[in-house]
Amino acid sequence: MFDRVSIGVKSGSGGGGAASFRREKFVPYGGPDGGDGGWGGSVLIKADRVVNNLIAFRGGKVYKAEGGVSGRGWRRYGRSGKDRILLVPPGTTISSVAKIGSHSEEYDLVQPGQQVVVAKGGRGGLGNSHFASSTNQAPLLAQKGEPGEEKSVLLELKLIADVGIVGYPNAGKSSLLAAASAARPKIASYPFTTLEPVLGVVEVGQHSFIVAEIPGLVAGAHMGRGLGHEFLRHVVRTRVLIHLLDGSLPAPVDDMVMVNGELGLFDTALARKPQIVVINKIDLPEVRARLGEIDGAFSGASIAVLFISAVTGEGVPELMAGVWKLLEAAGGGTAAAGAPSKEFRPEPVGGRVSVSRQGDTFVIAGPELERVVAGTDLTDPEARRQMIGYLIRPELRRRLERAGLEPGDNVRCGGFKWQW
Ligand SMILES: Nc1nc2c(ncn2[C@@H]2O[C@H](COP(=O)(O)OP(=O)(O)OP(=O)(O)O)[C@@H](O)[C@H]2O)c(=O)[nH]1
Ligand SMILES: [Mg+2]
Repeated sequence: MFDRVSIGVKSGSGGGGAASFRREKFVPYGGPDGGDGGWGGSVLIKADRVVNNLIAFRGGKVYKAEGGVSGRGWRRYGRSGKDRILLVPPGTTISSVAKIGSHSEEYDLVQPGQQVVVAKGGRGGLGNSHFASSTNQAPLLAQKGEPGEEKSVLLELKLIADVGIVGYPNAGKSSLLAAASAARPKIASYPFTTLEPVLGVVEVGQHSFIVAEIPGLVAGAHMGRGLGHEFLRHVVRTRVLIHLLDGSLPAPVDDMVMVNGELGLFDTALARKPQIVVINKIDLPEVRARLGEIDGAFSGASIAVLFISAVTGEGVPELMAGVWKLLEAAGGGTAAAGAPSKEFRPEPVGGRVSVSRQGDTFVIAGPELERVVAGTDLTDPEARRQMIGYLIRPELRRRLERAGLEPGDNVRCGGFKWQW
C-alpha cells in the first residue's frame, strides 16, 4: 500500500491591476479606468471514492494552480485563475509541514466530497482607478497581484476502521478476520504473512462495523524491527482494539505487555484505546489444558480475557458481540466517524507596514505597498512622483521622522528608492 507521500502545492498569483485612462472621442484625457487583476487559482484537496491510494502522487511533484489574468482598460477585470483540485481517497489526512516556530496544521478528509484549500490563490492587484484622489486625478499607480502560496504538504492515508486487531505475528489475526467477516487475508504458519493492513466488515445482528488486521508487531517495532510500526498510523482512528494473543506461546501476559508497550511508544493515545484481550488457538489440546492457568495470570493483572479459536470459530460470535457493545458505548456511529479538525486557513494577508533603518536607508516594508511599487511603471517620472506621494501618507511620514529621517536621506520601499 502506498499510503504516505509529501507533495508540493503552489497556488496561482493574482493578476496585476491595470493603469489606463478612458479615451473618448471628444474627451482628450478621461479618468482612470484600469481594471483589477483576477484572483489566482487555489489548490484544493478533495476526498473522492474514485481513488483508493496515493500512488498518483508519488514523485514529489509540485501541483500548481493557474495564475489570475491582469486587468485591462475600460475597468475590465482580469479573469481568475482556475483552481487545481487533487483527488485523494477518503481517510486521507493532510498536514502542512510546520514552519519554524509554528504548529503544523492537520486536516482529515473522512467523507467523500470533503475538501480543503491547501494553498489559497493570490488576490488580484488593484487597477489605477482605485488610486484616484482629490490630489491625484490621473493616477499612474497600479498594484501587482499577490503572489501564490507555496508549501509542502504531507498526505497520509489512514484506514477508516472501527476496530483494529493487533498482536504478535502468527497470533491468528488473519484467521480471526476470516472467521468473522467475508475478508480472505492470506493465512500461513510463518510470521509476517500479512504485510499490509486488511479490512473486513463484521456483522452483529442488524449492525456492522469495520475491522482491520494490523500487521504483526514485535518488540522494537517502534525502532523499525519486524515490519516496523508504519501500520500503527491506521490504528489511530480505530475506537476499539482486539488484542489477540497466541495461547500456545509460553507467556501470553508478557506478550500483551510487549505489544502494548509498542503501541504506547508509537502514540500514547493508542495505549489508551479500549482493548479486548483475547486468547486464540484454544482448539489446540495443549492450550485447552492451560486455560485455567492463563486466566489466572491475567486476572492477577486485573485483566479479563476471552478465549477463542479462530480456526473452529469457537467464541468468535461472543467476541464480536462484545466488540459491538464497546463500540456502542464509545458512541459516534461506526466507520468514517473521523474526528473533526480545523481547516487550513490561508496565511493572514499582511496589511501591516513597518519602518526600519538599514544603514543609510530608511525602509518601508509592507506587502500591500510593495505590490503597488511592483505594479507601477516607475520609469515614468510622473509615476515616480505619484508613488512618493502615495507612500508618504501623513502617518507613515510621522513614523519615518520619529525613526530619525532627515532631508537628504534615502528611503526605499520594495524596489523603489528615492531621496527625502
Ligand atoms: N490451531 C489453531 N491454529 C490457528 C488458529 N488461528 C490461527 N492459527 C494458525 O496460526 C498460523 C498463523 O495464523 P494467521 O491468521 O496467519 O496469523 P496472523 O496473526 O495473521 O499472522 P501474521 O499475519 O503473519 O502476523 C496459521 O498457521 C494458522 O492456521 C487457531 O485458532 N487454532
Ligand atoms: Mg496475518
